Amino acid sequence: MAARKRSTLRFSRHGAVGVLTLDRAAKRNALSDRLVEELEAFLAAPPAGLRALVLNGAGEHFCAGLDLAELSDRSAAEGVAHSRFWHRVFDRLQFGTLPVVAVLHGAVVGGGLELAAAAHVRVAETSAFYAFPEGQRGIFLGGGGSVRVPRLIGAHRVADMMFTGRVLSAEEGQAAGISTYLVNAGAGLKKGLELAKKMAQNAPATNYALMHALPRIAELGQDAGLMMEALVAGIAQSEPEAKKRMKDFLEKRGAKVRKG
Ligand code: 1HE
Repeated sequence: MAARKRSTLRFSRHGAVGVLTLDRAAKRNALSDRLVEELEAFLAAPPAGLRALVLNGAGEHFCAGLDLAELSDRSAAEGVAHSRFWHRVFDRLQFGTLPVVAVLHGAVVGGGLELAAAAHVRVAETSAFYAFPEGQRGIFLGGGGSVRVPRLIGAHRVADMMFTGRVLSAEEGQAAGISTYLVNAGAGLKKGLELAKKMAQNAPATNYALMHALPRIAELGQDAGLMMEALVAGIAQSEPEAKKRMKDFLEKRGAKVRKG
C-alpha cells in the first residue's frame, strides 16, 4: 500500500483561535499545488467553533512563493488557470468565514507576499523581508499581488520591487504598510494569538462587515460608499449582540477605551 503523503499544513487549536502553519520548511514553505489545495480544503470547512485564525510558516521563513519546481511545463492557458486557482483560494481566505492574522518572518516573497496580503491583519517579526522575485525570474504576479499589494503599499512600490529586485526589510515593510505590527524575532506567534483572540471576541456581524463590506466600500466612490456604509451600519447595530454590548457599556459592564 502506498504511504499517504504528509500534509503540507499543520493545525493547532487554542480555544476559539486556530493556528494554521505552512509546513514545508525543507522547501521554505513554497506554495506547491498540493499546499494550495490543502489550504482551500481547510478554508472550505474550518473546524467547528473556530472564530479566528493565525497563519504562519514553519522553519526560518514564512513562504518562498510559488514552488518553482512545478512551473516549467505550463502552457499559457495552464498558467491562466493556475493563477485563477490561486485567486479562488486566496479570495476564500480574504472573503471567508474567519478573520486571519498572518505572522510573518524570514522570506515573505512572491506568492508568499501575495498570500500574506489576503490576510486581514499582518504581524511581522524583525527577521521578515519582502520581495517580488517574479521581476527577475521573467514572470509576473499571479496570486492577486497586483491587486492586493498596491492597495497596501501603492503600485509605485510594487513596480520598484519588481523592476529592480528591491528587497524591503521588516522595518521598511512596516513603514510602507505591509505589516501593522512589528515585533522581535520569535515574538510573532504570541502577538498573533493575542490579536486573534481579540478578534474572536468581536460580534460576528462586526467581523463579517470588516471582512466582506469594508474592502468593497473602500473601492467605491464617495456617494455609493457612504450609502453602503449606512446600510451595513444599520444592519450591524440592529443585531441583538450589538444592543447587548451597548447596554453593557451604559450599565458600566463594558470595557472603556484605554491607551495602548
Ligand atoms: C524552493 C523555493 C521555491 C526554496 N520553489 N523550491 N520564489 C522565489 O524566487 C524565491 C526562491 N527562494 C529563495 O530565494 C530562497 O530559497 C529563500 C530566500 C526563500 C530561502 O533561502 P535559504 O538559503 O533559507 O534556502 P535555500 O537553500 O535557497 O532553499 C532550500 C530548499 O528550498 C532548496 O531545495 P533543496 O532540495 O536544494 O534543499 C530550494 O530549492 C527550495 N526552495 N524556494 C521551489 N520558491 C503564481 S505567481 C507567484 C510567482 C512567485 O511566487 S515567483 C517567486 C518564487
